[in-house]
Amino acid sequence: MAGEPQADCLFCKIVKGEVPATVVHETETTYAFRDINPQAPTHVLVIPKVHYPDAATLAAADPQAAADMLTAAGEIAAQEKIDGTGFRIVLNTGAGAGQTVFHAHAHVLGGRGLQWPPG
Ligand code: DGP
Repeated sequence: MAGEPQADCLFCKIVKGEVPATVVHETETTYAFRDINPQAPTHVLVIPKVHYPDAATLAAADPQAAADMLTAAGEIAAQEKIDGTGFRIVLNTGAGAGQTVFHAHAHVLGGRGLQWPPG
């Protein structure tokens, strides 16, 4: 069923504790942990606990869960003390945009100067 955990999904396994992760933030609907391959001094992934393949699909199916993911991203930025200098929330959507894990997630990046365009 839409939104249900998927047995073959890496991030569903992290939510269930079946794959270890460095968890930095959790709410009733979201889970956040450090990226295994950080691209900035702070690089946290925030995900909905429900399973949808990307952020746009999540927002269409469950707008509250998508909003919760963005709210959590802001709370994480404050917790990591990158909110004052500026931070970036990235939603890679589709393989052509660099998405490699097909469970909706937001990257929260900060702690260094961030260039635009990102490339
Ligand atoms: P994306 O390319 O937007 O789909 O981002 C997926 C991110 O997930 C990527 O930056 C690396 C990260 N990642 C992949 N496998 C693991 C893992 O097992 N643990 C953690 N913490 N992060 C992972």
